[in-house]
Amino acid sequence: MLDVTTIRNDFPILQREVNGKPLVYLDNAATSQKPKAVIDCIVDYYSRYNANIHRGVHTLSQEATDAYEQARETIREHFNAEKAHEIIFTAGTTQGINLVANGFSKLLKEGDEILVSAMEHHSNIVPWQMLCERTGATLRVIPMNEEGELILDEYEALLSEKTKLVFVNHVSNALGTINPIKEIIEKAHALEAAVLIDGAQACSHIKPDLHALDVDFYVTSAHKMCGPTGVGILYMKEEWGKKLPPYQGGGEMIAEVTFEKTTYADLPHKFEAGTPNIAGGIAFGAAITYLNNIGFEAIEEYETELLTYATEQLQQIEGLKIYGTGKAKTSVISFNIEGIHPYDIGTIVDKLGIAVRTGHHCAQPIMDFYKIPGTVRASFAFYNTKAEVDALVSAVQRAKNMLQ
Ligand code: 7TS
Repeated sequence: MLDVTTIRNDFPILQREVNGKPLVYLDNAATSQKPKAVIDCIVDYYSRYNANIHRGVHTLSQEATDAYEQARETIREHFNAEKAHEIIFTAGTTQGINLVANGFSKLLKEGDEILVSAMEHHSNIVPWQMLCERTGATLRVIPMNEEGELILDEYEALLSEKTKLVFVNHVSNALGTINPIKEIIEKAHALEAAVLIDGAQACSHIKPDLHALDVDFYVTSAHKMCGPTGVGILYMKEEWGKKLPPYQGGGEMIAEVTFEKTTYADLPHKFEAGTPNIAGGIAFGAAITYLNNIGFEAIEEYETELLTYATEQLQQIEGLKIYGTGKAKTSVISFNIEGIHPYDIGTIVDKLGIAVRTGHHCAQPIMDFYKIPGTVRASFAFYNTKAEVDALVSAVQRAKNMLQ
C-alpha cells in the first residue's frame, strides 16, 4: 500500500497555504505537482552540467548528452517501446499530435477518411481539421453514450477501407473515461488504418505497454506525470518514423546540408530540430523513475479508492450531477449543481484553498453533447487524501448554500 504521508513530504508545494487555508490541489488533470526529486534534477542540471547536447566534444556536453539519452532510455523502458529511437522528444502532447498531422499531409487525398472520437481534447481535433483542409480528407466522429463511453458498434460501422487514421484519447480529460484502446487499435489495423493514441490523461494513472498495444503513435506530456512543462514524447513505430517527413527544419535534424540538397538525420533526430528542452527531458526521466518507485499498481489501487469515496460523498449533495459515469474511469470527477454556474462554484471553493478546474476543459464537443456550458472538475492524484475529498465536499456544499 501507498504511504501518502511520506509521499506528500516529497512535494514542497503541498505544504503551502492558499487564502489562509491549507492548499487542496485537485486540478491534477490540468497539471500535476512536482516532487523534490524532479525539482532537484533540474537544479542539478543547470548547476553542474548545463551544455548543449549531441554536438560538443567537451566534458559538459558529453555529460548532458548522456543524461538526455539515458532519460530517453528510461522512457522507452517505461512505455515498453522496442527501440529508443522510436521515442521522439517533443514540447508536449499538442506538438506530438501536430507533428503526426503534418506528416500525413502528403499521405492523404480526397475521399480518404480519418476518425476522431466524440470525447477529445481540442488538441486532438483541431490539427486533424487543419489536415483535412490541406488534403480534402473527411473527418468522421465516433459517437459516445450518456455515460460518456464510446459506442464501439458505431465505431465498427464507421471503419472502412477509406479509413486511413484513427485518433482517440486513452483517457478523457473531461470525463475520466478509460477507452478500450486495445480493441480500437485491433479493429483499425484489421482495415490497415493507423492509430494515434493521446495519452495525456492516462499516463499519470496507467502504465501503457506500447509493444503489447501495437499502436502506431502514442503521445503524452511530462507535466501531467510529475515532470516539467514544455516537454513530452511522441512514440512512433520505426516504420512510420521512416515514412513521415520531418516536421521542422533546422540544426540537429540533418545528415548533410548544401544549398542544392539536404539529407536528413536518422531517427529520432530527424524529428528533433533545434536545441531541445534538455533539462526538461532529463527531469521527465526522473519523474518516471519517481512514479515507478511508488509503483503504478499501488497508484491505481489508491486512486480508485479515492475516486469511489469522492463519488459517493459528492453524490450526497442534492442536485449534483456527475458527467462521465462509465465503468472504466480514472480519478476525475466532472460535475454540476442544478441552477449554479460551474465558475461560481470554482471561485468559492478557491477561497477555501481548494483548486479545481471549471469550464469546458478544452473539450467543447463534450459540453455540447450534454448541453451544458461547462463543469466543475476535481481530478485526484496519488498524493491526495480522503481528508481532502471531505474538504472538497464540504466546500461545494457551502458554495451551494451560498448560491441557491
Ligand atoms: N490531450 C488531452 C487528453 C489533454 O487532457 C490535454 C491537456 C492535452 C491533450 C494537451 O496537452 P498539452 O500538455 O500539450 O497542453 N489537458 C488539460 C486539461 O484537461 N486541463 O488543462 C490542460
